[in-house]
Amino acid sequence: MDIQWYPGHMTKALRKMQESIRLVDLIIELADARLPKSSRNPQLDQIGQGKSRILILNKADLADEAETKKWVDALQKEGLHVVCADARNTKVKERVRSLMEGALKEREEKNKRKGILNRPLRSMVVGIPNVGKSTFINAYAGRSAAKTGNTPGVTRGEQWISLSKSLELLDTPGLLWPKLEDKREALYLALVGTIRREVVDNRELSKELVLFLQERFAGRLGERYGIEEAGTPEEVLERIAEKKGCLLKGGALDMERSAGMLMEDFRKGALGRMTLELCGEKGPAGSEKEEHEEDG
Ligand SMILES: Nc1nc2c(ncn2[C@@H]2O[C@H](COP(=O)(O)OP(=O)(O)OP(=O)(O)O)[C@@H](O)[C@H]2O)c(=O)[nH]1
Ligand SMILES: [Mg+2]
Repeated sequence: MDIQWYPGHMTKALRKMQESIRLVDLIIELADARLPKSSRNPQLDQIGQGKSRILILNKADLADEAETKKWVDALQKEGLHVVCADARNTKVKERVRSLMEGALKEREEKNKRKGILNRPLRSMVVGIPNVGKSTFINAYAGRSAAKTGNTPGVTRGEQWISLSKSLELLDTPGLLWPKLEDKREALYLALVGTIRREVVDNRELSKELVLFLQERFAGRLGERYGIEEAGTPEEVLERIAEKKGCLLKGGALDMERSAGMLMEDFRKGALGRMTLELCGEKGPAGSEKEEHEEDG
């Protein structure tokens, strides 16, 4: 399926982010623990040059624990400061604090040398839409300072949140990058709910999800819905509709509803914890670039 996913306001948001990065000392990047590779913005290396950085693999409660550990180890080996987290949990603060304090000290030393005293550390929280940036800020602040919601595009503009004398956090709108050649990555991003509903066809997406689950997580559909899971996506969605009693007025199956139910169950982890991108995996042949059709 083709995903048209780069709305105009993202271009503006990217420009704004480039401007704001100049004002901050530290970039806190949130990525999705289920997609540690494709949920990170490759542009950040360039536009965040010279800034301290922390990476949080968020929504770790939805990802496979052993896989997350592998990812954290691999990313740390690359020299990144990285932790995994569930941003809804207030413990996230403890997990990130020591990394923040490290950055804070570094900054204070630098400022002292320059004769700047008592300026708060400014951090900017960035990441793809719906990854949990605002939720993280609220957990860190211990109050509801930023608006959150289970749909991409909740935070529309940037917002400074002052946490203490020594720390200010900037909440930013979620950003997807302008070029995403890899269709598989685009599909993964759509599956986890980072692309707006208006832009992706939910029915089509749910069929892709069935194919993905059959291939990668055989048994999960059967277990969750008590259905025979072999067959075409259409057949599987019909069986879910039957089992769950998704019916239209005349008694016909409500496929829209079963598709929505499947997507929602997947996104909230009701089908079990899953890491979509495995550590060290190259991806199936041909998925790295646009595929060139060979067989008509
Ligand atoms: N399961 C789980 N859900 C989370 C986690 N962090 C955030 N959420 C949920 O994800 C949804 C999106 O959270 P937000 O904090 O609004 O995400 P955001 O990155 O600010 O999104 P935009 O402002 O739209 O870019 C909310 O429903 C949160 O409750 C997490 O670690 N685990
Ligand atoms: Mg937000």
